[in-house]
Amino acid sequence: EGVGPQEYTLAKLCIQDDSIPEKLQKQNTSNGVYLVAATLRPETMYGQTNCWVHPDICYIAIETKDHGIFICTRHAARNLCYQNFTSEHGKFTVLAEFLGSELFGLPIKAPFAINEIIYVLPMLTIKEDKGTGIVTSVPSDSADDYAALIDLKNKKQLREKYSISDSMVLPFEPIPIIRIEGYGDLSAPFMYKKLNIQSQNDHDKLAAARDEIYKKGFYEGVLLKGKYEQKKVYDAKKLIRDDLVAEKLACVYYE
Ligand code: A2H
Repeated sequence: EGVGPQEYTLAKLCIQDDSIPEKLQKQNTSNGVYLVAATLRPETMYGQTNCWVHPDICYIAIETKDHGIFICTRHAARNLCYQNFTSEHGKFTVLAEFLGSELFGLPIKAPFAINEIIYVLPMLTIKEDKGTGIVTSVPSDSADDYAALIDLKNKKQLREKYSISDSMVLPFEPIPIIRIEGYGDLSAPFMYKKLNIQSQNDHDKLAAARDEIYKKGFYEGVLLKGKYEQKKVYDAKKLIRDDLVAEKLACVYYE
């Protein structure tokens, strides 16, 4: 990592109105309740297939000034309140607490996603002290996401352990959204096979896949979907971020 703060795009993954958790039903939810996912790849939002949370991480809900209710880790809430997301600088109020496992199966509307509804599912490699502790899943372009999705698809006992129904997992496939010469239209599945990755815990191979896809995707990737179809990721990335922010579907966050 370089010096200075890292910029993330916080994608606002909106919980469907009829599925707002019981613990928040006494709150004013008229501006929406969002799982906020920190991403470095706003240009991949077309390909979201699900949202990841860690079963044992504690998440909190906080009221933001003008973005509705955010669900994220306490770590992220502390940063957000110093970045003018809350009404009082440096302060936030906890509206509710959730264990990640309480959020599994929630139906979500995700910004710019081709899938109309996606579901909250478990990822066991999420770190509590990075981003918001919530990750949006783009298995076409993230080998970590692809490996975690394949784990859930292939391991019935893993779905059963976390009470995930088949219909939240099995119909979802990686969507071709970025073409990279030599990697095809699904760079993460390509690298998963090339490196013979075994699971979401295959740490070293996943790190290698992450580096390679990130560099190649940024400099050589061409978008296959959306307003900037046929443009290079290199040229469109910031434009897509700005469109998301302008439509209030995302915010910019630093840590
Ligand atoms: B990225 P960096 Cl398509 N724990 O978004 C584990 N991973 C986390 C996380 C956490 N607490 N918070 C964010 N992330 C993931 C998209 C994506 C991402 C693609 C390809 C690569 C990629 C869709 N998932 O990241 O350590 C998020 O996944 C490759 C690095 O701050 C976020 O961007 O550099 C990225 O890791 C942030 O990682």
